[in-house]
Amino acid sequence: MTDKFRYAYNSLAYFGEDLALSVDRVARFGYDAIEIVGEPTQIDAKHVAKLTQDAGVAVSSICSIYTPERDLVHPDPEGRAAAVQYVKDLVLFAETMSCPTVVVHPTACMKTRALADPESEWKWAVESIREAGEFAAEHGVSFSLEAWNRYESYFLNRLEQCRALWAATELSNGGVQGDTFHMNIEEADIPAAFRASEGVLQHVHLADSDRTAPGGALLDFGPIIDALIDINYDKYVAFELLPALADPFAGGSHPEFLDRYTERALRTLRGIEEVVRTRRALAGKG
Ligand code: LER
Ligand code: MN
Repeated sequence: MTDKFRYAYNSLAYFGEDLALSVDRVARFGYDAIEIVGEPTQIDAKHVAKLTQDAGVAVSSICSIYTPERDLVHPDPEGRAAAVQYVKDLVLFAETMSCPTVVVHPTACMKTRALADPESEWKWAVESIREAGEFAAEHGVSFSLEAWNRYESYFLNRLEQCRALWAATELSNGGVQGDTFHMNIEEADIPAAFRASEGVLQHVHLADSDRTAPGGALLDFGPIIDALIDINYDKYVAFELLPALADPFAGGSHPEFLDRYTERALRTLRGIEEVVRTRRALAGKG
């Protein structure tokens, strides 16, 4: 049972800037933690560990970047081995920053067609995630298996599929992850999908329907927060905001614009959380 959620901001939207600036921005707006982009050869984990410690924020999670060379279900065994090695590298990267969670998705982002039959891919997904996950357990790190929308991946689109794959790995260090941007496209009922993940929800990404800060577009975050409280969710809630102008893969960042969203996301969600918790208290719900 938690009093209040711990909020993190995914530094993906700032990717490429000096991380001292990113950590300072997140700390300045009052976040509990920062999510770090999973590029261990480009980001110095020891340096980030010091920056975050000095700023009084934690590292919540690693936002893994699954390029075609990091495909855990690649038909070529060497391709799969390279992907498993990438995830193991992320485990050590996370451990250095005392970060509890590495985001896992079985295949490459923007791969929308399978390269092998579904049975083989499922088996490879289980094997690859299990191998990396057993390594993660030895290092005190957990995995969150994230569902992505159909335009970014054909493999896991809904939380029920993540739960099935997670169960098949037989791992106990972690669980599944919902991202409200993807869920808005793929789930019939976002709060219900979170409720059905009670006990196995490891991480949450929040963004509005257009991937901007919550409160500016179509999603209703009150019922989502209510569902997370119902299932006693006590891990990080991380904003993963990629407004079109700020997409680091489409032309770079826009610091002022991002600053504005960084501030607004937390202010909006804390406000919604307070209203939901007050309503629950008045209704006699814990
Ligand atoms: C991909 O769209 C996504 O949601 C990220 O969390 C990537 O790890
Ligand atoms: Mn996400």
